[in-house]
Amino acid sequence: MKKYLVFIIVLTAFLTASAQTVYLSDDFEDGNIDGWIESPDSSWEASTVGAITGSYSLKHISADTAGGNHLHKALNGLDVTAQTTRWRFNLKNGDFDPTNSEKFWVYPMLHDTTAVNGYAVGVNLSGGTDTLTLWKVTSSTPDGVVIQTGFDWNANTLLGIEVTRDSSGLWELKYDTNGGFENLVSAGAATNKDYTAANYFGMSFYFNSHSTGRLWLDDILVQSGDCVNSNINAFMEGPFNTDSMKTDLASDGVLPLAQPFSGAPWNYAGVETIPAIGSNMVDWVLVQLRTGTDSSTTVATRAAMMLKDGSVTDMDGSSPVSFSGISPGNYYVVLRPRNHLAVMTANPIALSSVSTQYDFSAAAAQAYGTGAQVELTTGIFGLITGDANGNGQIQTDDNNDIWETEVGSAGYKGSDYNLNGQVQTDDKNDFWNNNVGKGTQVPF
Ligand SMILES: [Ca+2]
Ligand SMILES: [Ca+2]
Ligand SMILES: [Ca+2]
Ligand SMILES: [Ca+2]
Repeated sequence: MKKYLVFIIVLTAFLTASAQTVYLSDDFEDGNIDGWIESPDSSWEASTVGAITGSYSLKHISADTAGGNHLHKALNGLDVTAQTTRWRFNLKNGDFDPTNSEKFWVYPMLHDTTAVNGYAVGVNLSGGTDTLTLWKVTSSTPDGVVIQTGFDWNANTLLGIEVTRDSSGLWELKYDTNGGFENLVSAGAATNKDYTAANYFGMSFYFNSHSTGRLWLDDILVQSGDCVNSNINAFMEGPFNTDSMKTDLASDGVLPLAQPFSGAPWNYAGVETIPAIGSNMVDWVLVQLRTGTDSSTTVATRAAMMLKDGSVTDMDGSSPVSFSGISPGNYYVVLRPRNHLAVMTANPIALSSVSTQYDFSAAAAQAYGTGAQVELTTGIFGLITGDANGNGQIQTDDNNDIWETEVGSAGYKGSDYNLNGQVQTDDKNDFWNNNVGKGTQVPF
């Protein structure tokens, strides 16, 4: 069953990210390390012993009681200056806390494997702090820290690690302390473009008699394709309360697991789904990127989650919303909720794989047009509620055709303007009445 799930997830990833090219993918489930070059031979194998995921992982198996073992595999044709490159892998050590002499790292990209120039991510390539770090490597020696995390690697640690490099040389390092990549946390970003040759992916392990044989690597994926994130914060008028938003739709269990914008007027065909509704989720929202102000300039659309604190996140409930196949650059970002009026950034904003946060709530003028937001409390602005049918206009038909038929009912309803899970008199009197006649400032 798990294999089918993995297959479906991988298939979905390919369908939604057709601009992605895979340069290396190995979960070792074929039970071999064909194509990997070992140094020396017989120091690694695809092993069922202690496998991280599935039946097999790459495992250190040297009979030596001290030394350094390495392996690498070619990345044919990867040009890291052309697009964003993403490396992912699970890395696990056994019952030893790393030291100056028991240490390991993965090379996301190397120029060559004799005089090693490139980058390495792991622990104690330099020093003995055990902290997960991304280094630049010149002639096999550490040549500066690119990104240092606060993560202290201990005995029996499994980490899911993701490294990205955009075409301009901006690196970001993320890790998931449960293994896998569902809860990656960013440790920061930094630019280093000293090396651009990415001929090999590899790994090194220095060990003694206790640590030998106690290192595993699995689920390696190296792919490239442009990707940007939108890092947006906004509030909605209906559920706003003091300084955050209410989460009644989540606690009432009425939020759907699949994005709700497939029908008119949104007609969005995306396949975004989440396994469970987080307690801090307020509602779904559509996020659009445009190169101009006009609707016809829309280059990407994603369904996302709006959280209690106003952050608009991807399906993991914490990361900024990721857009595959989109080049870094300046874009207008549109937020389009179900029954609040859509807003667009007042100007194009710079998007990359590590975008700066844009906060609509900080000022009325953060949103394109005039009167696009309402002041919720002194100095905090939000999206205007009352558009039951989501057509961008708060009109009599929202009341007559929708509120009047839904009033008294509970659930996920268009005329539940305050998102409390109930369509009641206050939805009409306290919200629709105040806003009728207003329309979105976003051109559709
Ligand atoms: Ca595996
Ligand atoms: Ca440690
Ligand atoms: Ca309407
Ligand atoms: Ca309500």
